[in-house]
Amino acid sequence: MTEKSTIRILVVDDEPSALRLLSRMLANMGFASVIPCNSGHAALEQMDQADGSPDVILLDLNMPEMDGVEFVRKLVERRYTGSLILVSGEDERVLQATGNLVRAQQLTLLGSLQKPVTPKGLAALFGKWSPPLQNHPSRAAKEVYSADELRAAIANGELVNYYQPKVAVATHRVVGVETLVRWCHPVDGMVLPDQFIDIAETHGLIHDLTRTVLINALAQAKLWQEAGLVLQLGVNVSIDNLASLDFADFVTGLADKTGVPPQQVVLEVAENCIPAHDARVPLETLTRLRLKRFRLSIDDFGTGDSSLAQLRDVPFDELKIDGSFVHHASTDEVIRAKYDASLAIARELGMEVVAEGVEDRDDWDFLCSTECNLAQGYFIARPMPAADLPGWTQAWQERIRKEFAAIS
Ligand code: G
Ligand code: G
Ligand code: MN
Repeated sequence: MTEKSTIRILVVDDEPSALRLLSRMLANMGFASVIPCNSGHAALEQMDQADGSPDVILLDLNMPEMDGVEFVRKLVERRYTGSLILVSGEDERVLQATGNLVRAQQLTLLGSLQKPVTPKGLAALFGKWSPPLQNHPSRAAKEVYSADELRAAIANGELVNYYQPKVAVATHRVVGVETLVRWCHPVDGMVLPDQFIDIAETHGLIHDLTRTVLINALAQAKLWQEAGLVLQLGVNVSIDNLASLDFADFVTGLADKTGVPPQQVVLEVAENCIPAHDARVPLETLTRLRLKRFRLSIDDFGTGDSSLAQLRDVPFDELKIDGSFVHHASTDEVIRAKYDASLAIARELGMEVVAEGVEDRDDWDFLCSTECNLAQGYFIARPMPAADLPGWTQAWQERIRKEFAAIS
C-alpha cells in the first residue's frame, strides 16, 4: 500500500475559500502533501519546477483566466500521467461532458465532484486511486533487453507468474485466474511482459517461455487444488506455440503429469493470432487440444480483424471482450455498441463471455445488466503473486457481503 503521506496532491481553484476548504479536507483525510494553487498558471509553474509531477490533481473547471478544459489540454501537452478529479459548481452534464473530454485524452479521471464538495465524496474518489506503476515500481523508462539476457532469465528461473482473478457476474464467485508472466529482474525489478514477449517471439524463445509459464502455472494450480481452491487456469499462448508440432503433446503430457484436469486449463489466443484458413499446423494444434478437453479462448476480442469464418474454424469455448470495449460502456454509446456486438457474436457461436478491463463500479453494474458470464479487471483485482490469492479470495467474500448486499 502506498502511504497517504507520500501521495502528492495539487488543488487548483481560483476561489480562496474553496482552496482552503479542499486543502483542509484532504489534510483531515491524512494526506500530507497537498499544494494549493489559485490558478492554472500557478499550477503549471508548480508542476514544471517541482521534482516529480503530482499523483492527483483536483481541478476546478470555472476559473477566470485559464479554465479547466484549457488546463487539461496543458496537462496532455506535458504528458501528465497522474490522476484527475474535476470539481465544479456547474450542472452534472457539464461535468460529464468535460469528463468525456478528459478520458478521450487518455488521462486518468478518478471522477467529478459537484460543489459543495463533501469529505465523503472526496474519500470515495480517492478510494479509486492506485499508483499507476504499482506492478513495476522500480522501473521508470522502457529498456530494451537482448535475446541473450532473456534466454538466461528463463534458464535461471527469473520468470514468475502473476495471477488475475476472474469472477462470475451472476454469483460473484471466483471461478478462475489468468496467468500473466513477469520477469523478476535482479537489477531492474519487476519487468512487465510487453517488454519481453516480443523479444521472445522474434528470437525463438517463446517456446521455452510458454513452457516455463505453463509448468509453473499448472504446479500452482495443483497446490491451490490441494488447498481446496479449485480454479480455472488461463494461460496466454502465442501463434508460434500453436505452429509448433509438439505443443499439443507437451501441454497434454504436462496436465497429465501434474494431475490438473484439462477442463480446468484455458488456453488464450489473441484474436489477431487466430489462424487463417490455410494455417494447417495451428488449426491442428487447437483442434487436438480441444479434443483433449482443454478450453480454448479468444483473447483481446475486438482489437483484431478476424472473420466469422475464422472464428467458426476453431471450436472456441470462450470469448474475452477487450477492455477497451468494456470500460465506460455504460456511458459511451460507441463503446457500448462494440461491446454488444462482441457479446452477440459469442452467443451466436455458443461461447462463454468474459469482459476484460472492468475498472470501476459503473463497468461492473453495466455487465450485470447484460448476459456476460465472467468479469476480470482492476475493479475486481490486479494481477497478484500466487501467495496473495487465498487472502484476496477471503477479502473478496467480505467485499461481496458489504458492497453487493443484494446478492449472496
Ligand atoms: O500483465 P499484463 O500483465 O501487462 O500483460 C501484458 C500482455 O502480455 C497481455 O497482452 C498478455 O496477454 C501478455 N502476456 C502475459 N503473460 C503472457 C505469457 O505467458 N505468454 C504470452 N504469450 N503472453 C503473455
Ligand atoms: O492481453 P491480455 O488480455 O492477456 O492481457 C491482460 C492485460 O490487461 C494485462 O496487461 C493486465 O495487467 C491488464 N489488465 C487487467 N485488468 C485491467 C484493467 O481493469 N484495466 C486495464 N487498463 N488493464 C487491465
Ligand atoms: Mn489474456
